[in-house]
Amino acid sequence: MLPPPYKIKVVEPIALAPAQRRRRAIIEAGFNTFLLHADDVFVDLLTDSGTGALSQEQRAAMELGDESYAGSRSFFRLEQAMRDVYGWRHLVPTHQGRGAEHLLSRALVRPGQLVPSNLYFTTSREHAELAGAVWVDVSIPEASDPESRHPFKGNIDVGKLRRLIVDAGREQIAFVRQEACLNMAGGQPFSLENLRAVRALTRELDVPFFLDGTRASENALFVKEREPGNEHRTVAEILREIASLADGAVFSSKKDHFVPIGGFAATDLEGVARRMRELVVVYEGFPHYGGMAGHDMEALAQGIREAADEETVRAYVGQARYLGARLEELGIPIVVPVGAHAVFLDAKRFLPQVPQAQFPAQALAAAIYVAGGVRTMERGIVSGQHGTDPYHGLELVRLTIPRRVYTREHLDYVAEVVERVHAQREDVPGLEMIYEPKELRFFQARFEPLQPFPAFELSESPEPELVPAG
Ligand code: P61
Repeated sequence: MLPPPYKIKVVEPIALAPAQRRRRAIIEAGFNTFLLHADDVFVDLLTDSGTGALSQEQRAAMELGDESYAGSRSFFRLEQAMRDVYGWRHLVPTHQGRGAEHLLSRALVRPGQLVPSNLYFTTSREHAELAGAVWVDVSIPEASDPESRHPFKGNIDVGKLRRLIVDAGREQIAFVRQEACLNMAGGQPFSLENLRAVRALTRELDVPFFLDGTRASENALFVKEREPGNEHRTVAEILREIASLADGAVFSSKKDHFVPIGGFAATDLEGVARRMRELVVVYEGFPHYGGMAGHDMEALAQGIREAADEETVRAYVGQARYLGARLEELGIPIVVPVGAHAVFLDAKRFLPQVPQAQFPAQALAAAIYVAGGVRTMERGIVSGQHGTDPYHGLELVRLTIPRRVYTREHLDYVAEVVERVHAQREDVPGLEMIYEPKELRFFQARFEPLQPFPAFELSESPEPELVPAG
């Protein structure tokens, strides 16, 4: 395999905080990795959101930012890049993905309507529900089985979707949503065959169909690799076909598009675009910037073009695969197959002694931080439980790979830290939640361990050993 198609020109120093400081830091953060200070983190695998490295072309383009309030040149360049790569007619810019989710839900949902989707994403569901919708999972069962090697766990169960729409009546469906490289299942793609079937069904029953295109580039690469008949097509061609099979999409551009901030909704549906433009001025800004600066839109326009470049996409998907393979060799339980942007540890198998009600994935993420300054994210009951509904779903820790940022040496170090925690897994205690925010609780919830937390001393020698001369 070829190394990544870039070399490093600007570096940002990072340092491993001493073990004692890390223990203090996790207590101060209420055992929630979101609440750590970045300076206390060594390798930051919290998220791939806004953490990618900009290219020199993006940085150069930023100099061209037109900061006009209305009619900005930068907006039109952004719109053109989106049309060239994805092909939808209308683009409504927003400050990031959830801004687009808000506009789409407000434009399409009438209270009481349903939004069928493959699993869910936290902010997507939140905005649909705030607009009055009821979220319905129509993913295939394999999506929730971390050990199933199904190549397309992002598929929708088309039979279930049909029954749902027919039983409820099409008037009761706000829109159907399908997420590319389904985050909550482990970054798992859908197949083109499945997407075509969902498109055919939503056309037949006359229901709007929107993608969450946030990680569509990786999805296109998986289609090329795994779906017969696509091996000779380019990622750009497949991406274009994916886009052609939906009425539109929302994007958090902080992932595939390599920008620290930005997002948009795009669509071919005239009425939906008009309604979103009416709303964007209330919540985001004028429709020619929607919460982004002109220079942000320039970086985004260039980033959209880079997101269709196969070697670029292959390099970062390859990093997740590399880390996944290392962890599998070490006997660490992970979600298979390894998905697009991250490796997900299966906390139920990693910490079988911790019942799900004691937040095993939250505890594991805290342990990995204490062991080696590696920051990861809980994706289990804290993120997934809906109100007081019982939750028995996936209990995962996400090791997310920022794009174009870390080297293989960093990933080897991460594997070593996880192995260290695995060796001492029986000592990791469950947690108790002592503060629960009302909305999206995982971001700011606080916890305390039910027993003392282990130290996980790594063979860290702060001072290099002196070798006597001669
Ligand atoms: C992430 F813990 N993702 O993966 P915004 N759709 C999809 C996303 O992955 C996504 C958004 C929409 C984040 C950031 C994040 O519970 C969390 O630009 C498929 O973040 O507004 C974001 O896009 C929303 C982390 C968001 C979370 C919500 O790390």
